[in-house]
Amino acid sequence: MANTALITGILGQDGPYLAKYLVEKGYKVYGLMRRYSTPHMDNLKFLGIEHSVDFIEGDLSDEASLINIIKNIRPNEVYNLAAQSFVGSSWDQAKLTTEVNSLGVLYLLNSIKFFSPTTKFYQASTSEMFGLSNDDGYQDENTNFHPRSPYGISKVYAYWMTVNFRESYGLFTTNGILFNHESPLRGIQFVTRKITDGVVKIKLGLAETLSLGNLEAKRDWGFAGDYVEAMYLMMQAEKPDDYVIGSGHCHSVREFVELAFKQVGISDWEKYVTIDARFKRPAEVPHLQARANKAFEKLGWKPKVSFEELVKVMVEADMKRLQK
Ligand code: NAP
Ligand code: G4F
Repeated sequence: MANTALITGILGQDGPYLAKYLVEKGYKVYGLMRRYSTPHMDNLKFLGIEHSVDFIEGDLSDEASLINIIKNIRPNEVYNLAAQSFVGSSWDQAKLTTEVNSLGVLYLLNSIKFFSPTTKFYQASTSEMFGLSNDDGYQDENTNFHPRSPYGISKVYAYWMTVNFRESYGLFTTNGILFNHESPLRGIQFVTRKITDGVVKIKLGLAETLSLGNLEAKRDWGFAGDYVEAMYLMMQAEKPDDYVIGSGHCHSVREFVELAFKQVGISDWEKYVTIDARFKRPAEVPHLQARANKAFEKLGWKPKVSFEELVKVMVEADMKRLQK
């Protein structure tokens, strides 16, 4: 019988990449989605897999819906990718962020514990948990957490609950502590996609300026398609564990902007970019850079797409879309 996987967050960025990856490996994939008046399938359609997923309606903040789903499907693997994932909104919607990102994970873990204890569980943890904390400029599995946003804090709760269910009940639960990963499917609010979309609009004469916040923040950016492979590998490991996933290279928002403009042949980019305080955060995470040696060694995982290739792919995808 085929392996079965439930992916929460199926309509976001990572959900479609992971679904495609698992379908190609022969999995039967269920996708949890919230109820919509008009469902948005664009990301699944972009990868051509909208017909390969069985959709199930549910919500991470509704425990009963999750219990029913786990009880009925009893999947081999659950990948919990659903979240209020935008750091910027988490100050204004801290309660919602906590209900979905923290309590939602507790509900899923309890559903597994009571109704399908052999199900393996992957939690989408994040480098935002490190926040201000680093060791010699890098973050790895031994770095302390010092989150800087309600989002980061909500994910710390989920991280420890995932560890605790492993230690208390012997469940196969694993945290992937992923650093920023991007793609043409990235939500338009996140800085990389906002930049590539804005740059292409300026090039095509559809916009005059691009408004951004802190250009000096540094991130370890990789390609989402590479990172979903790491999720799968963690779930196939002999023992459940927690892994940092990132490229080890870091760049500033300024460098991303400069490269994206260069990609469309604009070198005097400064004249198009304005700084707007609305896009600055009450507390910033200045520098994230992964030391992912554990994943390299134990999982045999390596990122394939470089920073330069990532910017190119995202600019090209926005160019194609906007030229239509
Ligand atoms: P994303 O594009 O924002 O997708 C998140 C998904 O969660 C969306 O499909 C959203 O549904 C769904 N969702 C939100 N609230 C929900 C709820 N109450 N019930 C059910 N579903 C809900 O995020 P992503 O970039 O794919 O990231 C996937 C996961 O990895 C997230 O948990 C994120 O926090 C984490 N993470 C991401 C990164 C990164 O750089 N991308 C790095 C580290 C960790 P709708 O489509 O209905 O809005
Ligand atoms: O693209 P961002 O909004 O991503 P952020 O905050 O790093 O969070 C993303 O990565 C996390 C992993 O580390 C995930 F857990 C999380 O779910 C999400 O996927 O912002 C990146 C940086 C920040 O320092 C921000 O202050 O870009 C800076 N920035 C500068 N101008 C901006 C802007 N960010 C946004 N969104 N919009 C701006 O105009």
